[in-house]
Amino acid sequence: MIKGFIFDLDGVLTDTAEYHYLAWKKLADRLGIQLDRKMNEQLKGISRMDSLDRILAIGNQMDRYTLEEKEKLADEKNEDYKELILEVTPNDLLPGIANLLADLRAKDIRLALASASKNGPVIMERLGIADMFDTVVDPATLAKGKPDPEIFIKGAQQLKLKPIECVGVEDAQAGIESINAAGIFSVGVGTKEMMKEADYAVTSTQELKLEEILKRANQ
Ligand code: B16
Ligand code: MG
Repeated sequence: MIKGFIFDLDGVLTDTAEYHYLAWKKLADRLGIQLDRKMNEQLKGISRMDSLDRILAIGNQMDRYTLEEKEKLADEKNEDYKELILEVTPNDLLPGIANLLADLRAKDIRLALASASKNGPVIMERLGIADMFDTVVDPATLAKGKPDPEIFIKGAQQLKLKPIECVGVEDAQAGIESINAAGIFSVGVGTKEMMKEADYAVTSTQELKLEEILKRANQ
């Protein structure tokens, strides 16, 4: 019996990938590294420091900076990103999400956030959905990021539920891997090819219908 839903943020509840891109692009330009939107796709769901490492690798600058300098670079990007997300409003919820969250709350299904983003709580406030969630996994407490199952296992624990009582929703392949390894029913949003490991997949958030998900997850 499903009693909880654990959501990824970027790409599921809202789409802040463009803001991440603009902030990384500004830093990359300053460092003389070419970054385009296609490369940005590879940064989805990846932690801030791992994203920086990938960008430095693109520019062959992996060994140029100490850890302390890299932390400064990541902070610089984050300050720009924080400016950009001030523009987020409830209108930035992805299609169908407001209805899905309302349906979940109406059924007393508990909600958790399992995002790699340390800015998750601020974005949830800006989207006007923070109060609907029971708990947020703090990504700073994790030993390993997605695809490791830790973040979704913690999400279930914080909801005081067993993995089999939960559904996880993700848009990244690494996220689906993480949900599956946690023993949680996985719902994927994306192309058939990208979401082939998901227990149930849809191509857009608009198609996320609670009755349909529960029918499949409760089987
Ligand atoms: P921050 P998710 C991820 O969010 C983003 O997809 C990824 O691009 C970003 O680098 C990561 O959060 C960390 O974000 O710099 O704000 O801590 O998809 O796991 O919700
Ligand atoms: Mg995501």
